[in-house]
Amino acid sequence: GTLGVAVIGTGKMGADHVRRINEVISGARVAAVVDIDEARAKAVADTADGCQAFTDPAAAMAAPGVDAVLIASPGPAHEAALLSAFERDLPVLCEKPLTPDSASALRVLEAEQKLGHRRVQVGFMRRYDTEFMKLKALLAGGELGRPLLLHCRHRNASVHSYFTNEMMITDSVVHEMDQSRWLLEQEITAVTVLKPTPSSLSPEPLSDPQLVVFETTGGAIVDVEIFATCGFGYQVQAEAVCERGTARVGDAHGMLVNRPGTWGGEIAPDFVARFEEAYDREVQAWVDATRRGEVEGPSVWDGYAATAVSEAGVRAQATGERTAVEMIERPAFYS
Ligand code: ISE
Repeated sequence: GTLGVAVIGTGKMGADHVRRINEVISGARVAAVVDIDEARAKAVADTADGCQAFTDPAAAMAAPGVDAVLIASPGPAHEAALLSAFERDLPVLCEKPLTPDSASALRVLEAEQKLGHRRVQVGFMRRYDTEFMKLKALLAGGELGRPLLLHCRHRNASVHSYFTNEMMITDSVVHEMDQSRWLLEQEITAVTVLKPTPSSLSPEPLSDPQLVVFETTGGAIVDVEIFATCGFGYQVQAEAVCERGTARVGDAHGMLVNRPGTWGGEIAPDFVARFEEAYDREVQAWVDATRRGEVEGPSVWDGYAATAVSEAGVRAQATGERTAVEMIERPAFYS
């Protein structure tokens, strides 16, 4: 039957997922929403028929009609919500990052293994973006040979006032950490962070932009420009430089217009717009797999690995030094 979903967190992403489940995808309905701000939870619940509002995630998970959980609260709240979902053995789609640091990610990894089966898909939505899917298929096909370098750009027009330097790594560059592991099929072994003189337009306390470099087990190098407050729009681009060619995605040439003296296209304002279809595909894939009794997509292992890399990134950012990634061996459970 229709999957009843409890959506935890009704901020920008949570509210967008509520709309998506109710209006865009098939096979699911929002049965409950949770927010620490009760008025906000009620306002979002009012947009869906028969949807109840809660302030406590565990109470929502116990509510009648709830079969699955979508966690879209801030990263520090994920661990508690995941462990509550495991207590009820509920399927979960957990927004990235899995958790903010590797100790908490490891606790989640151990708790899922204790359940004895995978229950979680982690919300790395770029894996569901058509351009990134094409790049993945091209690299996996081997026609271009071995990837040598991956050049990435990650620009946000602006960020919330509570956004910190650490979040540039744990919330933003964590996407490139997952994307690199997925595209290259290698682990990241070390991270270095370089900071140019900050833009005079960047808000305190951000040192914006920053350049983050990863080294990988196969000897590839990844460079990531993270520019959290570029002002002009949202851009995510990646170019793989391989032995026999290069491939680049993210120019988002939906339409190119020539006008007197100009040539060009539009820039999405934010990630909700840029990755709209990827989010649709991601949530539909989660609902479909869940209804078949299966779990697909980025796993808790992927979430843990990205978190271990981002922890090294936060240290590299603070010290200015190349920092080795510390990670456990991949458990057989996730192979
Ligand atoms: C945000 O949390 C996201 O996940 C976006 O994809 C990313 O571009 C942004 O920088 C993050 O703050």
